[in-house]
Amino acid sequence: MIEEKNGVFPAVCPLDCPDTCGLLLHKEEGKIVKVTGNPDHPITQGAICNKVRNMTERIYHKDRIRYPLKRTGPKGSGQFERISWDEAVSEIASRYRELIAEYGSECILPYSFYGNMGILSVDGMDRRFFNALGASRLDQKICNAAGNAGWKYTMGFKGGTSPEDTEYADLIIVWGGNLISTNMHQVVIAEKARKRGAKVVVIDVHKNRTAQWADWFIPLYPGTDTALALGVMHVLFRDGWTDEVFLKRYTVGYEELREHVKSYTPAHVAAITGVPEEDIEKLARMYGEASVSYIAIGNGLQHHDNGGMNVRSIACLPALTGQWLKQGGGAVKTNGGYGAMDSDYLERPELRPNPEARSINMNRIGEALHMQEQPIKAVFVYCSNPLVVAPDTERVQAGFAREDLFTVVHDLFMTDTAKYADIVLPAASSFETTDLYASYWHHYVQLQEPVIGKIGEAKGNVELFAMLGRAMGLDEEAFMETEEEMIARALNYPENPYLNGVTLPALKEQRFVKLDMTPQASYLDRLPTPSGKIELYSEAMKAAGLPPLPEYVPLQEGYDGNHRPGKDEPYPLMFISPPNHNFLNSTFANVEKHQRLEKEPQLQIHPQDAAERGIGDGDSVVVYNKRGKLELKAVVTDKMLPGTVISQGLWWEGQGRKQRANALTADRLSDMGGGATFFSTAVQVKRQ
Ligand SMILES: Nc1nc2c(c(=O)[nH]1)N[C@H]1C(S)=C(S)[C@@H](COP(=O)(O)OP(=O)(O)OC[C@H]3O[C@@H](n4cnc5c(=O)[nH]c(N)nc54)[C@H](O)[C@@H]3O)O[C@H]1N2
Ligand SMILES: Nc1nc2c(c(=O)[nH]1)N[C@H]1C(S)=C(S)[C@@H](COP(=O)(O)OP(=O)(O)OC[C@H]3O[C@@H](n4cnc5c(=O)[nH]c(N)nc54)[C@H](O)[C@@H]3O)O[C@H]1N2
Ligand code: SF4
Ligand SMILES: [Mo]
Repeated sequence: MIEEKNGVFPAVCPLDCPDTCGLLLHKEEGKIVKVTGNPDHPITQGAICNKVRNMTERIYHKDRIRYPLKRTGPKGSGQFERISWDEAVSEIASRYRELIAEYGSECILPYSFYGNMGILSVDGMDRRFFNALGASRLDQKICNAAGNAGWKYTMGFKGGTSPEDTEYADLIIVWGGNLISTNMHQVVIAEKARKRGAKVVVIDVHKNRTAQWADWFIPLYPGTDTALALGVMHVLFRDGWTDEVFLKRYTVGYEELREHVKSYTPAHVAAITGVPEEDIEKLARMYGEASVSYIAIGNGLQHHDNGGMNVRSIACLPALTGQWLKQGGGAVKTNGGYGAMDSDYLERPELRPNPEARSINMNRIGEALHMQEQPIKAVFVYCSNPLVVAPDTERVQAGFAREDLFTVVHDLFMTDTAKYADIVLPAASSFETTDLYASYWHHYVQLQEPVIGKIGEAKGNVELFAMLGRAMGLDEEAFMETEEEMIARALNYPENPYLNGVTLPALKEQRFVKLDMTPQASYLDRLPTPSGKIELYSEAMKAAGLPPLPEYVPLQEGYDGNHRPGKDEPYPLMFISPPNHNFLNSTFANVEKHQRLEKEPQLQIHPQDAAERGIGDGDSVVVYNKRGKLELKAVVTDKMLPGTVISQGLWWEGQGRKQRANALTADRLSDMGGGATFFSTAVQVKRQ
């Protein structure tokens, strides 16, 4: 495909988005001139988002890093000079050898996430390299760790309802998600359900795009979702909406739960959540009466101190009304478990000379870079931009500014993080490499083969880490395999029956290969929970020091003793910083086209909170707390309850302004799973 100058070529969207769209790349004179959706993709069916329709702006951006660079100015200054790949590799190899000799291999820390979802790129050759090196491990908990833990305690398996079946639901609840921006094809399917008469309810802390589209928007105070779910359960049990046959056969703990939720009366729950009593009754009645109900559980409600419990509590609801036996009924937190591949083969943990190596939670990178004992002396960042996406930016930045820290960043752009690197390496885009893509929402696996040549001297992750592995003399064989060999072997994994029939030849021939969903039919009969059933009461949670039944625990900042946003606190407003429509996390935040679409970083503030502070629409405001500050433009709106302020989008530092949302967020970990708590952030706001 690279050699052909003109034509239309299949591709996969590499971004960290559940939809994993099939794309078509239109080439003229060897250049991609247009990106469209592939109409043949069974789920995404040719529709793609605006971000990726404008992907060429990013691929061919003038600021793409084209050559390896070495720092010449102070850290953070962005001053670099061009060096050759040979120089870059020998510098990295020799610094690593010196550091390992003096401090041991665990002084090296990889820092990566899913800037490219290619399995070989981020869960493959890279892991082999850091395993063989004996580096510290990174506990990748920045995204959905709390929610996954809560889901797992309840359901056991990382999978739920099949997306295409949700068309048959007559009630769809989007709970803490902004699907129009973050999972647009679920909206397309929900729209089909709606045409058949389904109702869509959005439960969120602000009237996001999805709430504006929904039939009913229920605003609530941040981090109070467990209370709302318990209120719904109270009414379901009280009014006899529960499916007792299902509860008996497929769950444990329903009698304990029935007793437990008695105290969560609508009046009590209304006081906690800010949702009026009659709305709690109405929501429960809708849920009880629905013949097929589906809950899309978003990521938003689990980026909280109590985020694991929020998901755990919501995960109990479908069992109460027996939804798991209905086509299209149930819920999804993630469907990532269905497509699990042979990770031992891909990552080769047995290459590790130190199986007991420590693990560092990526949410605590700021703290980790300040550790005195067993200090981290080198960080290798790829597929992530921690100076923008990790909590408590000031601390993270101070860590990366350490003169004695040897930092390598592999990226397509000079990100805020790359500016702190000693060596910056040019990354190829996914359209320049071969990789394998599975979705964490739908059931189709796809293959990407290179469509254009590499820009400048860029290298893909697989090529880079294989080269580094060989340069460091680690394990010849593990670093010699080709991409296609790795793909073929990773798919050959009988332990996961859903992978049956997904092979490299099938991918080449069909482009989209569906997982074999046959085992899903007997899903409920062998759930991988300790009891084998849905755990409404969880002994495992109890053993872990968590409440065994769903229980509301208030957030740690900004709330008073009555579980209400605390007016008298120094930081009385809850600051929520969810993704925006036109960026993908911090990706695209440097692309002018995408910036223009988002206009500028804004703070949405309720008229009551604005009036109390003398803030008018369009005023410049400072949002601050003890960790940092942010300068934004105020938008006065009643899209949320008083006490909540919203700033969407992970903007980079720029134009002399302080714009990074994570300057305000804490690196506290969630109640379970070691997840991030981005949205449990209390702030004060004043006019500039
Ligand atoms: N356009 C776009 N798409 C994306 C991304 C992006 O950055 N931009 N990011 C991708 C990634 S990595 C992820 S993880 C997903 C995330 O996408 P979603 O699952 O949609 O999650 P978020 O957008 O983080 O948050 C969704 C909503 O949660 C709300 N929220 C915050 N706190 C609470 C709460 O306490 N209770 C309730 N009920 N709601 C709350 C926020 O207001 C927000 O509207 O999207 C992916 N897709
Ligand atoms: N305040 C706040 N903070 C958040 C969130 C939030 O909602 N609010 N969301 C959180 C969530 S859910 C997530 S998932 C994280 C996301 O955090 P990250 O995964 O760090 O996401 P990005 O900011 O998109 O950074 C990805 C980087 O990878 C680079 N990249 C892309 N492809 C490749 C490649 O093939 N090779 C290499 N080496 N680099 C590549 C991109 O250019 C980009 O700089 O952010 C978290 N942070
Ligand atoms: S970001 Fe999501 S919706 Fe947009 S093209 Fe990629 S997979 Fe599709
Ligand atoms: Mo995420």
